[in-house]
Parts: sequence; structure tokens; C-alpha cells
Amino acid sequence: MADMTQTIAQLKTEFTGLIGAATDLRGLDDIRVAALGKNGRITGLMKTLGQLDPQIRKETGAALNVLKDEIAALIEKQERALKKQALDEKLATERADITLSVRPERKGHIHPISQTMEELTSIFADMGFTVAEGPDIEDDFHNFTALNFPPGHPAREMHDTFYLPDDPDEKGEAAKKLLRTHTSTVQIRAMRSQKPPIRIIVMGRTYRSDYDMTHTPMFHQIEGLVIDRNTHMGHLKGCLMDFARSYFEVNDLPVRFRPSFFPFTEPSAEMDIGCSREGGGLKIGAGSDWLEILGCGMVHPNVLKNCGLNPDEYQGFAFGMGVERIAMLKYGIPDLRTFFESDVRWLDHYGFDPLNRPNRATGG
Ligand code: 2NM
Repeated sequence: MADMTQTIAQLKTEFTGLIGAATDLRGLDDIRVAALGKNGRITGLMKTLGQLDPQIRKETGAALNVLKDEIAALIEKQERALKKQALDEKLATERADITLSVRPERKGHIHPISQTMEELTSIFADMGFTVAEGPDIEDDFHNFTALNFPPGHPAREMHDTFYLPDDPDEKGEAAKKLLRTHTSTVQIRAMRSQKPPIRIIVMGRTYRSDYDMTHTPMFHQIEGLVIDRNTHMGHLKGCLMDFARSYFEVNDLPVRFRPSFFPFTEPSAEMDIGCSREGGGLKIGAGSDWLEILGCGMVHPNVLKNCGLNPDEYQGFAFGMGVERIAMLKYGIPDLRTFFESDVRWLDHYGFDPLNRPNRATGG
């Protein structure tokens, strides 16, 4: 027994020294195997217990178990210390260079239509407009009749669109389904469902059965509507002049209004902005030429009546323009049809960096 006690004390001293001197995890594991492994020294002593007297066996067994637990605990402690040391060394030596530029990867771009619509939203939001939305599939009432294009009116011919089969669940004008030819349909919905004052813009897809240099069967419009008790042509002119100067980023941009005709407004006008076409190019805000950018007018009394508004109580102005057209003018895109060809090279060229796009603080 005295021998055994001494052996146990020696093993403890020996392994404690070895464990404390271990400098890496692999060496530490070798020590664990040598002490506690299947053929380890402590395991070996455990195996000899059977040959001892019962009384001595009990005491020795207990002492060996204590040794085993002590050695296992020391190994675990050293393992934690070595792992922490390895991590500290890594943290001290490894550096992530956050100033390194990103690896060249294919990067997506914001489509000029999306970019332009966000610029428009931002400008009109500052003037107190909210954004309204409505369906692309409309009916004859919202697209034509409510807007003062009575059935058979010649102005309908300029809005030839795509017709869907009659809706069997509806009757009359509501059954005649078509793709909207303008976003004014949403303004009708707003006037019929909201109480003035109304100040909305509507943007979205519109459809006409046209295809040539300057027309595609689907295009985007933005329209605005203001309805209040004392709204007049002066508000229309001020609002649209401010819009044009902000959008084109020319503070003294000249604007002029020319009489025009729309079924849904009276009087109606076209707004032009000053430009120069010298040398074949186009420069907005300079020179003595004019460029048409939008249509507008005071909402026709018939339209107000069709929406349940009393024209003697309420009046307002409306305007509309093509999003592609004003995007082309601002960003120098020469051909309308390329907007919808889905050519990624075109988007790489005319699209906007999603992380660094023009905005009203940086210009754009
Ligand atoms: C334009 C030009 C002039 C217009 C009119 C209306 C409504 F619903 F209030 F009658 N919405 N949009 C309008 C007026 C649109 O686009 C060239």
C-alpha cells in the first residue's frame, strides 16, 4: 500500500509537470492518452486493483479515482489555456483590411424608370402629395366615361388599347374590361372615394395599341391631381414650374403654358420648358427653343360631377406626363424602345448604382 501511495504521488507530480509544460493541443492529447488512455499509466494501475486485498483495493481504488479526476481536470484547464492563447495570437496577428475595395463582381443596376419614379415621388412628396395606386385592368367607366370621353367620342380613338372579354359578373360599362390607357383612372377612384382636399400623384403602367419610334404598347405615366375649394390655374402653374425646376435641376428654368385640349380638363394646356438644340444636341434650360414635357388643366366640371363632387363647391387641377420621356430627356437616353428590350448591357450603361444613385441632396 505504501508503494501504491508513493506511485500515485509520483504519477501526480509527473503528469502535473507534463501537462503544465504542454505547449500545443496535440502534445496535450498525447499526455492524456499516456495517462488515461486504454493503455495509459493510470488505467494500467486500475487494472491491477483486482489482485489486491479487498481492504487495500478499496483505498487504492479511491485514491486512483481522485488522481484520475485531478489529471483530467488539469488537462481540461490546460486545453482551455492553450485554446485561448491560440486565439489571442490569431487576434493579435490577423487583420481584416476593411479599406480593401470589393472584389469585382457583376453588379445589378436600378432601371431608369424606377430611378425616375423615385425622384418624382420625392419632389411631389415635398409639396404635400401622397401616392395613390390602382389596377392595370380597368373598365370602360373609369378609363373613358367618367373622364368625359362619352361612348363614340372621337378622343377615344387616340386611346386604342387592349380589350379583355366582358366580365360576366358585371353589367354595362363595368363589364367592359380593358388595360388602362392612362393613370387618370386612379384619380377617378380617388375622387369617388375620398373627400377633398385631395392631393395625389399616381404612377404606373399604361397601355396603348401603338408601336413606333416614340410609342410602345406599354409605357409609364405619372399624373397628379389637386382638388380643393379655391384651387385655380395659378396653383397649377406654380406647382408645375417648381416641379420642372426641381426635376431638371435648373433653378431659373423657363417654362411656358400653351392652350391645348383634353376631354377631362377645361381649360387645358401643354407645358414647355426652355432648351437649346444648337449643334444637333439638346440642352435643357439654355437657349431660345421650347420642349413640351407635360399636359395639364383644370379638372372638367363633368368629371367632378361624375365623381359626385359639386363643381360650384370644388375645383382642381390635374397633369400628366410620360415617365420614359422625361427620363430620356434628363439622362440622355435616345431611343424609347430600348427601355423594354431587357438588354443587361443597356441597363449596365443607363441604370443606376444601387449604392450610389443620384438623389435630391447629391444632385439628380
Ligand atoms: C393629363 C393632362 C391633363 C388628368 C386629368 C385627370 C382627372 F382625373 F382629374 F380628370 N387626371 N389626369 C390629366 C389632365 C392628365 O395627361 C397628359
